[in-house]
Amino acid sequence: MRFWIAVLLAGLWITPALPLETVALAENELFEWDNSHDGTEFSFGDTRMRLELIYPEGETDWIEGAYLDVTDGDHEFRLHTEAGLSGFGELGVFTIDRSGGHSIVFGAYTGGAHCCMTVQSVLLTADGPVIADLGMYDGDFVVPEDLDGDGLYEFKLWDGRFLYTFDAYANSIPPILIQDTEDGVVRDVTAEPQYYPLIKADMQNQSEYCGGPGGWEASACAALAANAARLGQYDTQRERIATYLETRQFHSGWDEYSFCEDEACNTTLDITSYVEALDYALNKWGYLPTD
Ligand SMILES: [Ca+2]
Repeated sequence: MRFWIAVLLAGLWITPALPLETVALAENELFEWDNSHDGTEFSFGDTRMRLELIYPEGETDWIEGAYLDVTDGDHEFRLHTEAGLSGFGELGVFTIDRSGGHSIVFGAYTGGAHCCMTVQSVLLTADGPVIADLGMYDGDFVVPEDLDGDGLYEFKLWDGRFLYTFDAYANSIPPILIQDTEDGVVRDVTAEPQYYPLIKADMQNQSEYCGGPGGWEASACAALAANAARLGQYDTQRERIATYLETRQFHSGWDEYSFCEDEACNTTLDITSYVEALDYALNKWGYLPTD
């Protein structure tokens, strides 16, 4: 009896404050974190990750950013993502890279009226991490998917360069954008033949608002033409749109289309002709072959 009391007391004595539970991440599954995961440890094989949320002074509800401290065998590094007016984000380990290696996908929601998940994809290599910023994507969670069934995952996104360009944000319909990484560097792989069915499905939606039952919307026509360019069918759509614009106007749209000439967008190129703006955008953004 005395022995068991001693064991019990010893047990009480050595019981420390319980650390937060370590969350084991499953391969190719996204974990959606929130404020309650501040300080949480995550694991994937030998890789350990610790999430630390950054709050503005006096705030506890929303965060202005998050750190992820990563220990990966021989390497230790810290990832940072900005956030704002939000308290959630995402974390996962995916086979996105064409090398077949594992990438940490880390992002936080930026908050705002209609915005965005900021996402990084970080390839873990024997030489250390290769960090790729995917940028901000409209919507909440960016979930990598294996779109072509080859066992490697891709990001199915929308080309945000089309937002605001051909119409106001609310009327903007961006075309599909598919990205993966190669040796940790982001690639736009949308035009690869295995994704043609996804491009065609996207065009179905846009057709409705580019001469279909939904009328003629400047932004839908731009996205439709961009998708057509991926399939080598730009000229057909361009001619169809130009013919319509000879006698009519789009249902809504800007009077002119502006393109940033520098990173800070201090100077813009403003084009009044829609078709010229479309040519310019699709060339500038790599939708049309360079010759
Ligand atoms: Ca795939």
